[in-house]
Amino acid sequence: MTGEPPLIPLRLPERLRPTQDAHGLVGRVVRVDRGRALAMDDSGRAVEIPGSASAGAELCTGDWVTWTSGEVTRLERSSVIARASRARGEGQTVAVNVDVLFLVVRAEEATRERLLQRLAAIGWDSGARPVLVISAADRATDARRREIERVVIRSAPGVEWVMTSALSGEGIEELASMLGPTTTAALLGHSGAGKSTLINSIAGANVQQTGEVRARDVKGRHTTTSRELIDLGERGYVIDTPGVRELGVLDGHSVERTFTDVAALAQSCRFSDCRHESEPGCAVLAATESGELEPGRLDDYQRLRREADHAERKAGPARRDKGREYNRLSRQYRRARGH
Ligand SMILES: Nc1nc2c(ncn2[C@@H]2O[C@H](COP(=O)(O)OP(=O)(O)OP(=O)(O)O)[C@@H](O)[C@H]2O)c(=O)[nH]1
Ligand SMILES: [Mg+2]
Ligand SMILES: [Zn+2]
Repeated sequence: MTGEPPLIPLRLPERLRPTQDAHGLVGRVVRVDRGRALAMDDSGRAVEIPGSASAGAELCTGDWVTWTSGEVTRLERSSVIARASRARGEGQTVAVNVDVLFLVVRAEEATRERLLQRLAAIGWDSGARPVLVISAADRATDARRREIERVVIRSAPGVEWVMTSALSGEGIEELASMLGPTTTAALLGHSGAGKSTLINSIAGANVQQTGEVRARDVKGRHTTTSRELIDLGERGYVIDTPGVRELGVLDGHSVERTFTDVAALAQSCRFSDCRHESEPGCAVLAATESGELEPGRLDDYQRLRREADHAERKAGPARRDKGREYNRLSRQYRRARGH
Protein backbone atom coordinates (compact mmCIF):
# COMPACT_ATOMS: atom_id res chain seq x y z
CA MET A 1 0.00 0.00 0.00
CA THR A 2 1.55 3.27 -1.03
CA GLY A 3 0.83 6.86 -0.09
CA GLU A 4 -0.94 8.33 2.88
CA PRO A 5 -4.36 6.80 3.44
CA PRO A 6 -7.06 9.33 2.67
CA LEU A 7 -8.96 10.44 5.74
CA ILE A 8 -12.57 9.75 5.02
CA PRO A 9 -15.28 10.42 7.58
CA LEU A 10 -17.93 7.70 7.73
CA ARG A 11 -21.51 8.81 7.30
CA LEU A 12 -23.64 5.73 7.75
CA PRO A 13 -26.65 5.14 5.52
CA GLU A 14 -29.85 4.59 7.50
CA ARG A 15 -29.92 0.85 6.78
CA LEU A 16 -26.65 0.31 8.69
CA ARG A 17 -27.64 2.08 11.91
CA PRO A 18 -29.01 -1.11 13.53
CA THR A 19 -25.82 -2.98 12.60
CA GLN A 20 -23.71 -0.33 14.26
CA ASP A 21 -25.89 -0.45 17.38
CA ALA A 22 -25.52 -4.24 17.54
CA HIS A 23 -21.81 -4.61 16.69
CA GLY A 24 -20.19 -1.33 17.53
CA LEU A 25 -17.34 -0.79 15.13
CA VAL A 26 -18.36 -0.38 11.49
CA GLY A 27 -15.95 0.43 8.70
CA ARG A 28 -15.85 0.85 4.96
CA VAL A 29 -13.36 -0.37 2.39
CA VAL A 30 -11.97 2.59 0.45
CA ARG A 31 -9.37 0.71 -1.59
CA VAL A 32 -8.19 -2.84 -2.27
CA ASP A 33 -4.59 -3.36 -3.25
CA ARG A 34 -2.71 -6.65 -3.75
CA GLY A 35 -4.83 -8.68 -1.39
CA ARG A 36 -4.99 -5.97 1.28
CA ALA A 37 -7.98 -3.77 1.90
CA LEU A 38 -7.81 -0.31 3.37
CA ALA A 39 -10.83 0.51 5.48
CA MET A 40 -11.91 3.57 7.41
CA ASP A 41 -13.46 2.93 10.78
CA ASP A 42 -16.07 5.08 12.45
CA SER A 43 -13.55 6.77 14.70
CA GLY A 44 -11.85 8.19 11.59
CA ARG A 45 -8.86 5.85 11.54
CA ALA A 46 -7.52 4.04 8.48
CA VAL A 47 -7.13 0.31 9.10
CA GLU A 48 -5.42 -2.23 6.86
CA ILE A 49 -7.18 -5.58 6.77
CA PRO A 50 -6.81 -8.79 4.76
CA GLY A 51 -8.51 -8.63 1.36
CA SER A 52 -10.96 -11.30 2.39
CA ALA A 53 -13.30 -11.23 5.35
CA SER A 54 -14.80 -14.04 7.42
CA ALA A 55 -15.96 -17.09 5.42
CA GLY A 56 -13.37 -16.08 2.80
CA ALA A 57 -15.66 -13.44 1.32
CA GLU A 58 -13.67 -11.18 -0.99
CA LEU A 59 -13.73 -7.50 -0.18
CA CYS A 60 -14.29 -4.80 -2.78
CA THR A 61 -14.13 -1.02 -2.72
CA GLY A 62 -17.39 0.15 -1.13
CA ASP A 63 -17.83 -2.85 1.18
CA TRP A 64 -19.06 -2.22 4.71
CA VAL A 65 -17.46 -4.36 7.41
CA THR A 66 -17.67 -4.90 11.15
CA TRP A 67 -14.92 -5.96 13.50
CA THR A 68 -16.13 -8.44 16.07
CA SER A 69 -13.45 -9.75 18.45
CA GLY A 70 -10.75 -9.25 15.84
CA GLU A 71 -12.73 -10.93 13.06
CA VAL A 72 -13.63 -8.89 9.98
CA THR A 73 -17.13 -9.57 8.71
CA ARG A 74 -18.43 -8.30 5.39
CA LEU A 75 -21.92 -6.87 5.61
CA GLU A 76 -24.61 -7.72 3.10
CA ARG A 77 -24.24 -5.72 -0.10
CA SER A 78 -27.09 -3.52 -1.32
CA SER A 79 -25.82 -3.58 -4.91
CA VAL A 80 -23.01 -5.12 -6.92
CA ILE A 81 -21.54 -3.62 -10.09
CA ALA A 82 -20.03 -6.51 -12.03
CA ARG A 83 -18.90 -7.18 -15.57
CA ALA A 84 -17.68 -10.24 -17.42
CA SER A 85 -14.12 -10.16 -18.64
CA ARG A 86 -12.80 -12.71 -21.09
CA ALA A 87 -9.26 -11.63 -20.27
CA ARG A 88 -9.78 -12.66 -16.65
CA GLY A 89 -11.99 -15.55 -17.66
CA GLU A 90 -14.60 -14.63 -15.08
CA GLY A 91 -16.80 -11.91 -13.66
CA GLN A 92 -15.15 -8.95 -12.04
CA THR A 93 -16.74 -7.03 -9.21
CA VAL A 94 -16.08 -3.36 -9.86
CA ALA A 95 -17.80 -1.64 -6.94
CA VAL A 96 -20.41 -2.49 -4.31
CA ASN A 97 -23.00 -0.73 -2.16
CA VAL A 98 -23.57 1.81 -4.89
CA ASP A 99 -26.81 3.81 -4.98
CA VAL A 100 -26.37 5.60 -8.29
CA LEU A 101 -24.36 4.14 -11.15
CA PHE A 102 -23.15 6.61 -13.77
CA LEU A 103 -22.58 4.74 -17.02
CA VAL A 104 -20.34 7.15 -18.86
CA VAL A 105 -20.01 7.35 -22.63
CA ARG A 106 -18.60 10.22 -24.69
CA ALA A 107 -20.88 12.00 -27.15
CA GLU A 108 -18.57 10.80 -29.94
CA GLU A 109 -19.39 7.18 -28.98
CA ALA A 110 -22.97 7.59 -27.81
CA THR A 111 -24.56 6.17 -30.95
CA ARG A 112 -22.77 2.84 -30.67
CA GLU A 113 -25.83 0.70 -30.02
CA ARG A 114 -24.03 -2.38 -28.73
CA LEU A 115 -22.03 -0.31 -26.27
CA LEU A 116 -25.24 1.26 -24.95
CA GLN A 117 -26.95 -2.13 -24.73
CA ARG A 118 -24.08 -3.50 -22.66
CA LEU A 119 -24.02 -0.51 -20.35
CA ALA A 120 -27.79 -0.76 -19.84
CA ALA A 121 -27.63 -4.49 -19.06
CA ILE A 122 -24.80 -4.02 -16.56
CA GLY A 123 -26.78 -1.16 -15.02
CA TRP A 124 -29.98 -3.18 -14.62
CA ASP A 125 -28.01 -6.12 -13.24
CA SER A 126 -26.36 -4.04 -10.52
CA GLY A 127 -29.29 -3.19 -8.27
CA ALA A 128 -28.13 0.45 -8.28
CA ARG A 129 -29.99 3.27 -10.05
CA PRO A 130 -28.49 3.30 -13.54
CA VAL A 131 -27.94 6.68 -15.18
CA LEU A 132 -26.44 6.96 -18.64
CA VAL A 133 -24.14 9.98 -18.76
CA ILE A 134 -23.29 11.32 -22.21
CA SER A 135 -20.08 13.27 -21.62
CA ALA A 136 -18.31 15.89 -23.74
CA ALA A 137 -21.69 17.10 -25.07
CA ASP A 138 -19.91 20.36 -25.96
CA ARG A 139 -18.54 18.38 -28.91
CA ALA A 140 -22.01 17.54 -30.25
CA THR A 141 -23.94 19.60 -32.80
CA ASP A 142 -27.72 19.87 -32.51
CA ALA A 143 -28.13 17.23 -35.22
CA ARG A 144 -25.77 14.93 -33.36
CA ARG A 145 -27.72 15.45 -30.13
CA ARG A 146 -30.94 14.41 -31.85
CA GLU A 147 -29.25 11.30 -33.22
CA ILE A 148 -27.89 10.41 -29.76
CA GLU A 149 -31.35 10.81 -28.24
CA ARG A 150 -32.91 8.51 -30.84
CA VAL A 151 -30.31 5.77 -30.39
CA VAL A 152 -30.21 6.00 -26.59
CA ILE A 153 -33.97 5.65 -26.24
CA ARG A 154 -33.94 2.54 -28.40
CA SER A 155 -30.77 0.92 -27.02
CA ALA A 156 -31.20 1.65 -23.32
CA PRO A 157 -34.97 1.91 -22.82
CA GLY A 158 -36.03 3.03 -19.36
CA VAL A 159 -32.54 4.14 -18.37
CA GLU A 160 -32.36 7.78 -17.28
CA TRP A 161 -29.85 9.72 -19.36
CA VAL A 162 -28.16 13.09 -18.99
CA MET A 163 -26.03 15.06 -21.44
CA THR A 164 -23.07 16.64 -19.68
CA SER A 165 -20.14 18.88 -20.39
CA ALA A 166 -17.25 19.61 -18.10
CA LEU A 167 -16.56 22.72 -20.17
CA SER A 168 -19.99 24.37 -20.10
CA GLY A 169 -21.21 22.71 -16.89
CA GLU A 170 -24.26 21.29 -18.69
CA GLY A 171 -25.93 18.46 -16.76
CA ILE A 172 -23.62 18.61 -13.75
CA GLU A 173 -26.25 20.00 -11.37
CA GLU A 174 -28.67 17.33 -12.53
CA LEU A 175 -26.18 14.61 -11.60
CA ALA A 176 -25.42 16.32 -8.29
CA SER A 177 -29.13 16.41 -7.49
CA MET A 178 -29.12 12.59 -7.44
CA LEU A 179 -26.55 12.60 -4.64
CA GLY A 180 -26.64 13.36 -0.92
CA PRO A 181 -24.33 13.07 2.11
CA THR A 182 -24.83 9.31 2.60
CA THR A 183 -25.25 8.21 -1.03
CA THR A 184 -22.57 6.37 -2.95
CA ALA A 185 -22.15 6.88 -6.68
CA ALA A 186 -19.86 4.92 -8.98
CA LEU A 187 -18.69 5.59 -12.51
CA LEU A 188 -18.17 2.96 -15.18
CA GLY A 189 -17.05 3.36 -18.78
CA HIS A 190 -14.22 3.15 -21.28
CA SER A 191 -10.89 4.83 -20.66
CA GLY A 192 -11.19 8.45 -21.74
CA ALA A 193 -14.97 8.50 -21.24
CA GLY A 194 -14.53 11.39 -18.82
CA LYS A 195 -15.27 9.65 -15.52
CA SER A 196 -12.62 11.40 -13.44
CA THR A 197 -13.43 14.71 -15.11
CA LEU A 198 -17.08 14.28 -14.05
CA ILE A 199 -16.03 13.69 -10.47
CA ASN A 200 -14.04 16.92 -10.54
CA SER A 201 -17.01 18.79 -11.99
CA ILE A 202 -19.38 17.40 -9.34
CA ALA A 203 -16.86 18.12 -6.57
CA GLY A 204 -16.12 21.58 -7.94
CA ALA A 205 -12.44 20.84 -7.32
CA ASN A 206 -9.60 18.82 -8.80
CA VAL A 207 -9.84 15.66 -6.72
CA GLN A 208 -8.98 13.16 -9.46
CA GLN A 209 -6.27 13.14 -12.10
CA THR A 210 -7.48 13.17 -15.72
CA GLY A 211 -5.74 12.37 -19.02
CA GLU A 212 -5.93 13.33 -22.68
CA VAL A 213 -7.68 11.16 -25.25
CA ARG A 214 -6.23 10.29 -28.66
CA ALA A 215 -7.70 12.65 -31.26
CA ARG A 216 -8.16 9.88 -33.83
CA ASP A 217 -10.47 7.56 -31.87
CA VAL A 218 -11.07 9.35 -28.51
CA LYS A 219 -9.43 6.46 -26.64
CA GLY A 220 -8.05 7.31 -23.21
CA ARG A 221 -4.70 6.44 -21.65
CA HIS A 222 -5.86 4.53 -18.58
CA THR A 223 -5.16 7.44 -16.29
CA THR A 224 -7.12 6.10 -13.31
CA THR A 225 -5.48 2.87 -12.16
CA SER A 226 -7.29 1.84 -8.98
CA ARG A 227 -10.85 1.70 -7.74
CA GLU A 228 -11.05 4.25 -5.03
CA LEU A 229 -13.76 5.59 -2.75
CA ILE A 230 -13.65 9.38 -2.63
CA ASP A 231 -15.44 11.62 -0.17
CA LEU A 232 -17.37 14.52 -1.67
CA GLY A 233 -18.98 15.64 1.59
CA GLU A 234 -22.48 16.94 0.87
CA ARG A 235 -22.41 15.08 -2.44
CA GLY A 236 -21.68 11.80 -0.74
CA TYR A 237 -19.14 9.19 -1.72
CA VAL A 238 -18.07 8.36 -5.22
CA ILE A 239 -16.12 5.40 -6.54
CA ASP A 240 -13.91 6.20 -9.53
CA THR A 241 -12.87 3.18 -11.59
CA PRO A 242 -10.20 2.58 -14.25
CA GLY A 243 -11.58 2.53 -17.79
CA VAL A 244 -12.41 -0.94 -19.03
CA ARG A 245 -12.18 -2.21 -22.58
CA GLU A 246 -14.58 -5.06 -22.13
CA LEU A 247 -18.08 -4.64 -20.75
CA GLY A 248 -19.23 -8.25 -20.65
CA VAL A 249 -22.73 -9.05 -19.44
CA LEU A 250 -23.28 -11.62 -16.69
CA ASP A 251 -27.02 -11.80 -16.20
CA GLY A 252 -29.80 -12.94 -18.51
CA HIS A 253 -32.62 -11.04 -16.83
CA SER A 254 -30.84 -7.76 -17.36
CA VAL A 255 -30.68 -8.57 -21.09
CA GLU A 256 -34.47 -8.99 -21.16
CA ARG A 257 -34.78 -5.62 -19.45
CA THR A 258 -32.57 -4.00 -22.06
CA PHE A 259 -34.46 -5.49 -25.02
CA THR A 260 -37.97 -4.52 -23.98
CA ASP A 261 -39.20 -4.79 -27.60
CA VAL A 262 -38.00 -8.41 -27.92
CA ALA A 263 -39.29 -9.27 -24.44
CA ALA A 264 -42.74 -7.84 -25.23
CA LEU A 265 -43.02 -9.85 -28.44
CA ALA A 266 -41.78 -12.98 -26.65
CA GLN A 267 -44.97 -12.94 -24.55
CA SER A 268 -46.76 -14.20 -27.67
CA CYS A 269 -44.32 -17.02 -28.47
CA ARG A 270 -45.94 -20.46 -28.32
CA PHE A 271 -43.35 -21.77 -25.83
CA SER A 272 -42.69 -19.79 -22.69
CA ASP A 273 -38.99 -20.76 -22.80
CA CYS A 274 -38.69 -19.92 -26.50
CA ARG A 275 -35.12 -18.96 -27.53
CA HIS A 276 -36.36 -17.31 -30.75
CA GLU A 277 -33.99 -19.40 -32.82
CA SER A 278 -36.10 -21.79 -34.88
CA GLU A 279 -39.04 -22.69 -32.66
CA PRO A 280 -42.49 -23.01 -34.24
CA GLY A 281 -44.91 -20.26 -33.25
CA CYS A 282 -42.10 -17.82 -32.39
CA ALA A 283 -43.53 -14.29 -32.38
CA VAL A 284 -40.08 -12.68 -32.34
CA LEU A 285 -38.94 -14.45 -35.51
CA ALA A 286 -42.26 -13.59 -37.15
CA ALA A 287 -41.86 -9.91 -36.22
CA THR A 288 -38.29 -9.91 -37.56
CA GLU A 289 -39.50 -11.31 -40.89
CA SER A 290 -42.39 -8.88 -41.18
CA GLY A 291 -40.15 -5.94 -40.32
CA GLU A 292 -42.15 -5.09 -37.20
CA LEU A 293 -38.97 -5.65 -35.16
CA GLU A 294 -36.13 -3.48 -36.39
CA PRO A 295 -33.37 -5.29 -38.24
CA GLY A 296 -30.41 -6.19 -36.04
CA ARG A 297 -32.38 -6.16 -32.78
CA LEU A 298 -32.80 -9.94 -32.59
CA ASP A 299 -29.13 -10.52 -33.46
CA ASP A 300 -27.98 -8.06 -30.80
CA TYR A 301 -30.33 -9.66 -28.27
CA GLN A 302 -29.10 -13.19 -29.09
CA ARG A 303 -25.48 -12.08 -28.77
CA LEU A 304 -25.90 -10.68 -25.25
CA ARG A 305 -28.20 -13.52 -24.22
CA ARG A 306 -25.60 -16.14 -25.22
CA GLU A 307 -22.92 -14.21 -23.37
CA ALA A 308 -25.03 -14.04 -20.21
CA ASP A 309 -26.01 -17.73 -20.46
CA HIS A 310 -22.36 -18.66 -20.77
CA ALA A 311 -21.42 -16.52 -17.75
CA GLU A 312 -24.28 -17.96 -15.69
CA ARG A 313 -23.32 -21.55 -16.54
CA LYS A 314 -19.74 -20.85 -15.62
CA ALA A 315 -20.58 -19.17 -12.34
CA GLY A 316 -22.85 -22.04 -11.32
CA PRO A 317 -25.67 -21.83 -8.78
CA ALA A 318 -24.03 -19.10 -6.68
CA ARG A 319 -24.20 -16.49 -9.39
CA ARG A 320 -27.69 -17.59 -10.45
CA ASP A 321 -28.92 -17.04 -6.91
CA LYS A 322 -27.16 -13.72 -6.78
CA GLY A 323 -28.82 -12.82 -10.06
CA ARG A 324 -32.19 -13.40 -8.47
CA GLU A 325 -31.16 -11.27 -5.52
CA TYR A 326 -30.12 -8.37 -7.79
CA ASN A 327 -33.33 -8.59 -9.69
CA ARG A 328 -35.31 -8.55 -6.52
CA LEU A 329 -33.39 -5.47 -5.43
CA SER A 330 -33.88 -3.63 -8.69
CA ARG A 331 -37.59 -4.51 -8.64
CA GLN A 332 -37.86 -3.06 -5.16
CA TYR A 333 -35.95 -0.05 -6.30
CA ARG A 334 -38.14 0.51 -9.35
CA ARG A 335 -41.25 0.12 -7.24
CA ALA A 336 -39.90 2.70 -4.81
CA ARG A 337 -39.40 5.08 -7.71
CA GLY A 338 -42.84 4.36 -9.13
CA HIS A 339 -41.70 2.50 -12.27
N1 LIG B 1 -14.49 18.72 -24.39
C1 LIG B 1 -14.66 17.96 -23.30
N2 LIG B 1 -13.66 17.13 -22.90
C2 LIG B 1 -13.87 16.37 -21.83
C3 LIG B 1 -15.09 16.36 -21.11
N3 LIG B 1 -15.00 15.47 -20.11
C4 LIG B 1 -13.78 14.93 -20.20
N4 LIG B 1 -13.09 15.47 -21.22
C5 LIG B 1 -11.70 15.19 -21.58
O1 LIG B 1 -11.56 13.82 -21.86
C6 LIG B 1 -10.27 13.34 -21.46
C7 LIG B 1 -10.41 12.09 -20.61
O2 LIG B 1 -11.04 12.41 -19.38
P1 LIG B 1 -10.83 11.55 -18.05
O3 LIG B 1 -11.75 12.14 -17.06
O4 LIG B 1 -9.42 11.42 -17.70
O5 LIG B 1 -11.38 10.12 -18.52
P2 LIG B 1 -11.57 8.80 -17.62
O6 LIG B 1 -12.88 8.20 -18.02
O7 LIG B 1 -11.38 9.09 -16.19
O8 LIG B 1 -10.39 7.86 -18.17
P3 LIG B 1 -9.56 6.68 -17.40
O9 LIG B 1 -9.15 7.18 -16.06
O10 LIG B 1 -8.42 6.44 -18.32
O11 LIG B 1 -10.49 5.50 -17.34
C8 LIG B 1 -9.61 14.52 -20.75
O12 LIG B 1 -8.73 15.16 -21.66
C9 LIG B 1 -10.77 15.43 -20.42
O13 LIG B 1 -10.38 16.78 -20.34
C10 LIG B 1 -16.13 17.25 -21.56
O14 LIG B 1 -17.24 17.33 -21.02
N5 LIG B 1 -15.85 18.04 -22.66
MG1 LIG C 1 -10.11 8.35 -14.77
ZN1 LIG D 1 -39.78 -16.89 -29.66
